[in-house]
This record gives sequence, structure tokens and C-alpha cells, in this order.
Amino acid sequence: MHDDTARAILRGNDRTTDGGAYTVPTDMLYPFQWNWDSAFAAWGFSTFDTDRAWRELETLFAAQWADGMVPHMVFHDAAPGYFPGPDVWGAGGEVPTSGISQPPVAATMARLVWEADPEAGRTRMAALYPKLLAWHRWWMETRCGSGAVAVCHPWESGRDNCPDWDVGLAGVDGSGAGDYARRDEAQVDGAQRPTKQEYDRYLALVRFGRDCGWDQATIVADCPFYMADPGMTFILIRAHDDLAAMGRSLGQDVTELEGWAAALRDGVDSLWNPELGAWDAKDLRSGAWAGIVGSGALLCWLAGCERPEMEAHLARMWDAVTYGLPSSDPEAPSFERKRYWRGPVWPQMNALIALGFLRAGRDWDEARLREETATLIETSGFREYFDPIDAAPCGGDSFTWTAAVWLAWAG
Ligand code: 9WN
Repeated sequence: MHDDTARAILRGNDRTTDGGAYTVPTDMLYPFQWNWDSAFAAWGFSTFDTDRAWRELETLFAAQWADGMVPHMVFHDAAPGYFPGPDVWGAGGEVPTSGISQPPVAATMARLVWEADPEAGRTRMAALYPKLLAWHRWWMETRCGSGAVAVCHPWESGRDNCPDWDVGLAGVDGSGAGDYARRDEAQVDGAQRPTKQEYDRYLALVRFGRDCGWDQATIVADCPFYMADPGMTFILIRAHDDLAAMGRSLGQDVTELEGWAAALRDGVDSLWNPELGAWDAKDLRSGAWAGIVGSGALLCWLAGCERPEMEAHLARMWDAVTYGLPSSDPEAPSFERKRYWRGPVWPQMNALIALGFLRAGRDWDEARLREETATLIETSGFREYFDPIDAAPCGGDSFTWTAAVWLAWAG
């Protein structure tokens, strides 16, 4: 029964038009195509319609910029009232887009989609391969100067208001934001969303990017927010590994990808905070540590970058909450169990962390995370995120990545 509901959610959020096939993350709240949401959607579609799964990824990559960047949002349709919409971003080509990227999970998801139908997937993947490679090169050439992956906006990380970004956002002046109407708070309880102060700063960063014409050299040198993130780095390492595996099957020379993965495995050492005894985000403007064990650190197993100290943090987090692994350290003062990325548990993060557990042979952890994610969905529905202590439903409903994760993994 849940399978039927999950499939109906994916179909219901499908916005296939003549221009392409894409899903919205959820109706109303997020009326466009989002980058990593679409990658998870493809994984979900691959359980019952592999052609549709490939089309999701193909539509996303049709919006790729000439420099290889794949934007975090693609504004296929007009959605008046959405804020910040295409006019605020001032980015993209024929189809307007946002001006930043999002976690590069597409290669990892494409590999899973390909595995679902190896024969049919071969041609589709062969066509997508150079585009994925160009995107991975963009990350390496623009965002990895410090050795690890950096983000120029909290939205680029996909984990918008997690406490990891507090130290970097403190240096952003949001006072010029002016009057604006947030659409998110019309749909979802404001206590489960970022604060106004955070939003003002998010908008200041969008303004900075637009004012420099989304010029990467200027962004890397001068954007008031620029932080290196272990989570994004682990995701990209894993994506390089997955793309290389697919490249080998396609008869490609994958030396460059192997080199990138090795370079990042070395570079991520710069994000080991010895005082915290954990992987930690770092403000590249001030050199300050975030000082928090976030869900990004829990992706270390995804990339084969585990260290013994992370075991203790994992055990702590399992014990401190009841359902899944929270988006931020439940024992830190910044923890808020219902506020977006400051504590709630997210189904797609659980799925990614679990892929890491599988890689590391931690089958018991994987099974626990899968079962607890299933319980959350069975108890509270296909919601965007959940309270990790009492499973209360949070954020948007009928959510694409929750349905996808159910079909492909948790259900
Ligand atoms: C901004 C769509 C997106 C996710 C992000 C999540 C949230 C947007 C927002 O929704 O971000 O990109 O308006 O808050 O944080 O991970 O991709 O589901």
C-alpha cells in the first residue's frame, strides 16, 4: 500500500512537458526542479520506470551551464509568488536557473539507476557520462582550491541552516535585504524553517553572485560566505568513484577521475578538527572551525574516509535520538529538533549515510537506519523531514525524495 502511495507521489509531482521530464520536490512549496532532489527522484523512478528515471537526469543536465556547473534550481515554469525566483537570481540561459550548484549525488544515483536495468541503461549513461564528467571537473576546478569542497552559499550544500554554517554566516551583512515575502512560511510552520536573519543573509549572498554575473573567480575570491565542508567532499569523492566505475564499464579512460578522488581524500584531511575529534566544516574566510558534528561528517563512510573517533560520535547520536540519524549533533546547544537542518532527520540523508554503511560493511547500522526510516514514513507519512525524537511530521508533505527513498531503499 505504501508502495502505491509512493509511486503516486512521484507521478503526482511529475511535471513532464514538451521541454522535458522533471519532478518538483513537492507541490506549492518547491515548484521547480531541484538538483539533488531530482537525482533521488531518478533512483525512485528506477524501481518501476527506468526510462522516466533517465529522463529526470537528462532534463537536469539539459540546464548545465557552459562551464560545467549544474544549477541547484531549474525554473522550467513560471511560478509567480515564489521567492527568490528567476528575476532575483538573474542566472541561466534559455531556461532560467539559480546561480549556485547542489550536492553532486547525480553520478551515485545514476549508477543505481543503471544497475536497475543494465542493458537499457548503457546508452543513456554513455550520453550522460561526459556531462557528469564536466560537472565533476567544475567542482574540482572552482571549489576545491583548499583541497576540500567549498560552498559559496548554504543552499549550495543542500543543508541550508545547519549550525555548520553559523560561523561563516556571521560575517554576512543581511541588512540590505529590504522587504520581501517568503513563500515557505505560507506553506510550513515558520518554527520549522530558517529564521529571518538567516534568510536576509541568504539573499545578500544571492545579490553578491548576481552583481558579479556569477563569475566564479570573483565568488571564490570575495564572496562573503565561503566554507569548506566535509559532507560535500565525501559526496564528491563517492561520486568520482561511482562515475569512474561506470566509465570503466563504458571503456573510458578514468585516470583523471581516479586522480580527483585521490586528491580529495588527501585534501579532506584539512577538515579534521582535532579538538572536536571529528570531521568539521571550516570558514575559509576566517579560518575558524564550525565546531559541530553535523550530518555531513556522518557521510565519511560513503567515501571510505572513516576514522575510529567517528564511531564514538555515531554511537552517541544513535543513543540520543529514537529515529534515524539527526541533521545535527543532538547534544550540542544549537540542536532544535523541529527546525529544518538544525536537528530533524531527513530521509535522503539517511539513505546516503546508509550507502556509506554498506560500503564499510556495517550491515547492522544500515539495517537499523533503514528500519527506522521506514518507521518514520509509516508513522508520519511521506514528509520532507521528521522530529528524530517523537517522529512528528515536519516540512512539506507528499515529498518526492521521501517517496523515492521508500521505493528504492527503506520500504
Ligand atoms: C533552497 C528542495 C530543497 C532541497 C534542500 C532543502 C530545501 C530550499 C529552500 O529544499 O532548500 O534550495 O527553499 O529551503 O534544504 O536540500 O534540495 O527540496
